[in-house]
This record gives sequence, structure tokens and C-alpha cells, in this order.
Amino acid sequence: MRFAPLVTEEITAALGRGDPVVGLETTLVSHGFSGGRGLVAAQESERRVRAAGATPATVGVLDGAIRVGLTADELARFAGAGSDARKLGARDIAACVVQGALGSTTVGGTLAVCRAVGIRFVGTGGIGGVHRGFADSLDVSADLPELARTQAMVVCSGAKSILDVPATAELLETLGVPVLGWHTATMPLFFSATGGPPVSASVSQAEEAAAIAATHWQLAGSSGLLLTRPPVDGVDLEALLAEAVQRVSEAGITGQAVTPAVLALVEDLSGGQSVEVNQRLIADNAGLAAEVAVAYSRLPG
Ligand code: PSU
Ligand code: MN
Repeated sequence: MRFAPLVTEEITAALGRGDPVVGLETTLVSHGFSGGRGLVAAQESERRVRAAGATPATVGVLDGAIRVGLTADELARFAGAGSDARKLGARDIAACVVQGALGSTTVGGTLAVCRAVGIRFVGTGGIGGVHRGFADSLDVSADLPELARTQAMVVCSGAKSILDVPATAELLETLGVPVLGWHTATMPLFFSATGGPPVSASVSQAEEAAAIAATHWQLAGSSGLLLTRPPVDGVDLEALLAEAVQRVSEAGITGQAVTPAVLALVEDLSGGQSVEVNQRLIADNAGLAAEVAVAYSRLPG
């Protein structure tokens, strides 16, 4: 079919054999960091996925096609475009393809593509969620409903702490999405490891997480799970985050532009400290997603 996702031969072969494949998003590459520094996180994520024995499948829209698996040069185009790239939730993908624009998929957009091609594990930094002040703006990330309807496990460091994390945790429960904590009983707060709401279950082994995913999919075949991993060397940026959210709101920035604007301001206000933590946790999460994908592929049938 003309508009079907273009999947690389390597990934097609791996999926055909039932070998582990890990989906990776591109919004963090283009919009998540300033100065093209998202490329480091993306390359390191791919390296970590391979090191754990899985195949990385980075997703984006390029030259009129949904692409699953990108070359190093193609990945660099997303980093180079920065916020000139379109930010693609699931609803934005089709228009971007047809109009031939460069588009980076969010977690939600990436999940929609993974659903179409049969990728069950995704690694990222932090998912989108319920924004602070949601009662006035009704700004709730489309990552959440996509997670609720996709048979995939997303490994992340919780929801970005620029959000209302307790409200996000409540909505995840409402949507029936299990929130597993990797060696933790509370949901990590992205930049910091502690202080979040309780997870629905704590897990300590990749095999355990894989078996929970398989069991969950027996009951709810088309629903997703979160595996949340606290950042190593996290930092408490709460005061900065609150200030950044406030300033972005005062500047009248709304909708899809909020997250990139807040992240850029946090980068500034933290003197780059947030960048290091962010880059590291993204790669660590990709590595863990690969470990669980490998364990899943070895579960006894
Ligand atoms: N976390 C980051 N950097 C990012 C994002 C999350 O540290 O760039 C991106 C992810 O792609 C996520 C998206 O899916 O932000 C959510 O955006 P929104 O809140 O507009 O739905
Ligand atoms: Mn939004």
C-alpha cells in the first residue's frame, strides 16, 4: 500500500522472526533539547538497544513516508530541524506524510506506528500527561489515550515533572494502564527519582516485567503498560520547573508548544544540568526496554 510505513529490512526480518525490537521516538530528538543535542540521546539509545541484543526502530516522517528505522544521516536531519520539524501526535501523522513535511513522532505518535507494524516495546524519556492547570486548559497529552489502546510497553522515567504527575497517575489508572516501578514503589518524577505517587506494582527483573506484559495482554490485548525507571543521579528541579511552567503560561504559549518551551527554559535555568540527566535517562530507558523485549522474546510459549 502506498502510504504504509516503510520499515527497514533489518527490522522487518527481526519482527518476522519474533526477535526483540524497540521503538524509539523522534520528538525528543528535535524538540526535546536545544542545539541539536537530542542527537546524542538518540544515538546513544540506539547503541544501548543493540548492546542489549535488540534492534532499534526509530520512528519519524521523512520525505512523504512514515519511516521505521533511520540511518545516522536521517536521524541527524531530525536533530538539525529542531522545532522546525512538525511535532506529530497520532492525529498529525497522515497530514505530514501527504504534505511531504519532516515530522517527529511523540510517544503517542510512535505508539500508533508501532501498533501498525507490531512493535511491542518502546523506550523514551518521559511520557506526556495531564498538564498543570488542566482544569482551565484541558491540556492532556494524547500520549495517554494512545498508551491505553496500544499493545506495547513503554519504558520511561515517569511523566515529565513539568506536568501534574498525581493527576497523570490517576488518569493512567482510569485508562487501565498498569504502571510498573523498576526497583521502586513510587513513580519517578523524571528529573528526580523520588516523591512521586505510588506505582501499581514494583518489579525487579526484566523477566518479571516481560511476564506481566504477556499476562496483561492475555486479558487486555490492545492495552499498553508503563515501566517506570528512576533516573540515576537525579536532581530536584521542582522550583525551576514551577517557574518555567509559570513563565511559559504568562508568555501565552499553549498547546503542543508548551512542552518544548518549558524544557528549553528548564535547560537555561538549570545551567544545562537538566540536559545531562535527560540524555542519560533516555539512553538508560532504551537499554531497559531492550532487556525486557529480549526477556519477552524468550518467554516459554
Ligand atoms: N520528554 C522529554 N522531552 C520531550 C518529550 C518528553 O524530556 O521532547 C516529548 C515526548 O515526545 C512526548 C511529548 O510524547 O513530549 C509530549 O508532548 P505533549 O505534552 O505536547 O503531548
Ligand atoms: Mn498538549
